[in-house]
Amino acid sequence: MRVGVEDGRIVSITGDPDHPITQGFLCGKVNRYAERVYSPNRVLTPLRRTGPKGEGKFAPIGWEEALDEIAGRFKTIIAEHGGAAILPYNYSGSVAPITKLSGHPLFNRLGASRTVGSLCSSQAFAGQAFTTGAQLHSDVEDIQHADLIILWGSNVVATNIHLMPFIKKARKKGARLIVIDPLKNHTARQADWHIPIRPGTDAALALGMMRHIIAEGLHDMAFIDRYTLGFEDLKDACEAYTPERVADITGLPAGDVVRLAEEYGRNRAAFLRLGLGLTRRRNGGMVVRTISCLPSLTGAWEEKGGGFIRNGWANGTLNGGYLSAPRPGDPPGREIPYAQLGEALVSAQDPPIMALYVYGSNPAAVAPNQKRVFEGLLREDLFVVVHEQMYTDTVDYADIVLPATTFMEQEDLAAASGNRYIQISRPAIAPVGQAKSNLETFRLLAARMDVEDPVYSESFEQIVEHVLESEWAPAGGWDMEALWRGKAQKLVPPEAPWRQGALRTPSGKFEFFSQRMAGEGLSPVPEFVASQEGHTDNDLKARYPLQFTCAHAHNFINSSFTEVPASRKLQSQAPFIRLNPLDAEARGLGSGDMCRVFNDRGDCILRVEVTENIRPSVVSVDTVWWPKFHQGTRNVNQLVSDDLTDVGKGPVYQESLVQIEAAV
Ligand SMILES: Nc1nc2c(c(=O)[nH]1)N[C@H]1C(S)=C(S)[C@@H](COP(=O)(O)OP(=O)(O)OC[C@H]3O[C@@H](n4cnc5c(=O)[nH]c(N)nc54)[C@H](O)[C@@H]3O)O[C@H]1N2
Ligand SMILES: Nc1nc2c(c(=O)[nH]1)N[C@H]1C(S)=C(S)[C@@H](COP(=O)(O)OP(=O)(O)OC[C@H]3O[C@@H](n4cnc5c(=O)[nH]c(N)nc54)[C@H](O)[C@@H]3O)O[C@H]1N2
Ligand SMILES: [Mo]
Repeated sequence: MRVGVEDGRIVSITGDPDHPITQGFLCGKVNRYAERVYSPNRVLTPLRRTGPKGEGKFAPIGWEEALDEIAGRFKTIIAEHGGAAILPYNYSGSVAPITKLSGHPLFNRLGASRTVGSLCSSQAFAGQAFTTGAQLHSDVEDIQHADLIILWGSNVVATNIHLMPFIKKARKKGARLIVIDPLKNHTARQADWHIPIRPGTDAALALGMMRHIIAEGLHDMAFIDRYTLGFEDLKDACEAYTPERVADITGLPAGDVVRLAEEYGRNRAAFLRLGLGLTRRRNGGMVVRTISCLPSLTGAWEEKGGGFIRNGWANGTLNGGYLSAPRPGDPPGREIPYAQLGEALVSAQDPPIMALYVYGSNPAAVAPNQKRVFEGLLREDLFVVVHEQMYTDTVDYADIVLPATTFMEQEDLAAASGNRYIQISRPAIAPVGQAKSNLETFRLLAARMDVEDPVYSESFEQIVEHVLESEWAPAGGWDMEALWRGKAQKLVPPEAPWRQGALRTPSGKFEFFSQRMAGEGLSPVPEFVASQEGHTDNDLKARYPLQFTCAHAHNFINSSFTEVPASRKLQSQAPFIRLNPLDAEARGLGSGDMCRVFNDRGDCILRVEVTENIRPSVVSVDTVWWPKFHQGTRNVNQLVSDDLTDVGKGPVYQESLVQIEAAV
């Protein structure tokens, strides 16, 4: 990014024209970042609560006083209950390694509880690892050479706009673009072919494709013999997925299942980009495990322009452990899944959670089972600290609020999600108000808690050098001089590691059969597992006949930017839910009406949008609006269970059955 500054204030924000991925343009959200930085919603000083929890009434206090109080309360809690009574909660507010991970040395030393799993992608990571081993992704810059591009459950026009120039290049040379998504989203509207699959049934489609590919001999036997394990088992596993059966499960015409398999099987350089939405369900790990078998069946990995990518890359390959790994002697710490925050706050025992320290996350908006989250946050005996930029719903429940810098005001490494580039990010302006970065705040707090660690004494440059100790550093090392000048550098993973038998699976090969998966109590071969709250008829479905799905909002990043009026206006002014005309009519609802969406877990109020863009019996919302922008101060996470995914301890945001009625 290039940021223009006059008299210490940001006056312009543009994409860096010299960056190979950014190519001079930014997404619609970040173009408006200055409006966030100078938002009237910004927290400018430390605050202490003066009203009841949840009301958001505060009085300003000084940093010294705030930090002394936090340290004092932590010490009392540790003395009475032990360190595990403290729960730090940090997610994706910043994914820059130093900002994200600088709290770990402190909390590890205190023996605090540790969050595990994710609110996002851990199930996808785990699922893919069974098939390809961890950290195998094709280079997105190669998409331009593809003959066929499949965006599977990924709305890249909204969520990864910088992929589009590469896709456009390929299309100019004749590549077709296929989008598989129950919603005709921004990306699907640009595609050559949109496949409106029933939510939760993607593994069946992939199995049907593989069956047809094998039956027609479109698979690459030479590749399979050399680089894969368990082909015969896969063949058997696919056998039951005839086009007719797949049609029955997925709600797609049988002819389309065959056509899709033909296109994928006959185009060697087929690039598959998998999204995350379709993996946030109880069978999510198996979904990714299954779909990621496709390129190993056709050998697409070997073709320039062919291959596979999920989401994240560079930011997952650095030495973040330098900050986050427990040091020898640190107490073990109890594990709490991210997705079960509410349950942990309400019912964890031995010890109960007595302090919650939130930074870089807005759990009151984004965490599943929101009723439980609110119940936990309302506990009178729970000490809550929130380090935030904005007056979020989570802030409303804090005892102490600390003002946080934005990335415009702090230094870090910027390591990309979705591509291989890494660079230094420098502050463009001084901290707004009394804001402090996570690193600085943790240094001050660690000193008060008598915790010493290199991370709290080394210079920024020293920490960066440790974090850059990636096994995929360029040959001969990083060009540090260029890096410090701000130039992006590209990670260099081994080329085609399967050729050396060096994939990170137990066999070093692509595994169609996974003993490790059997070890987790799952089928060792790909299979379709019907969702508990899915398309099949059962007692629950009789009461709640609609499959609820979410798509990340075009104009927000998770719940960030909801506070920017221009972003809200572009998004739709008020949160809405898409209903197919058949479902709307059956309920006497029309566009613009207010409706109540509910199930046994909770309810929320949304505006109706009637549209053919969503399949019948499926509803879709754009996420994540802050609860306080909803009538009734609660959002769609009221509807979402805190069950965990089959592997990886991920969330199940996409798997809820609901009913809808007119709001009164
Ligand atoms: N504009 C914008 N960009 C973002 C974000 C944002 O909030 N806004 N968030 C960032 C983050 S943290 C993430 S994790 C990524 C996520 O990026 P994506 O994975 O692209 O986004 P999602 O919105 O999670 O899911 C995308 C699509 O999955 C579809 N979907 C839901 N269920 C199913 C299913 O069962 N099968 C299929 N085939 N499709 C299904 C939804 O309709 C939706 O269109 O985006 C990042 N980029
Ligand atoms: N229903 C539903 N819920 C979802 C999703 C969905 O699709 N549907 N998506 C899920 C996904 S993929 C994700 S990744 C999660 C994201 O959930 P979160 O990680 O909680 O993301 P945000 O809601 O953007 O909240 C991040 C907060 O961090 C603050 N912040 C930013 N930078 C810093 C910093 O440097 N320091 C501090 N202290 N604070 C900072 C921002 O102001 C913001 O309020 O939400 C999940 N929740
Ligand atoms: Mo995410």
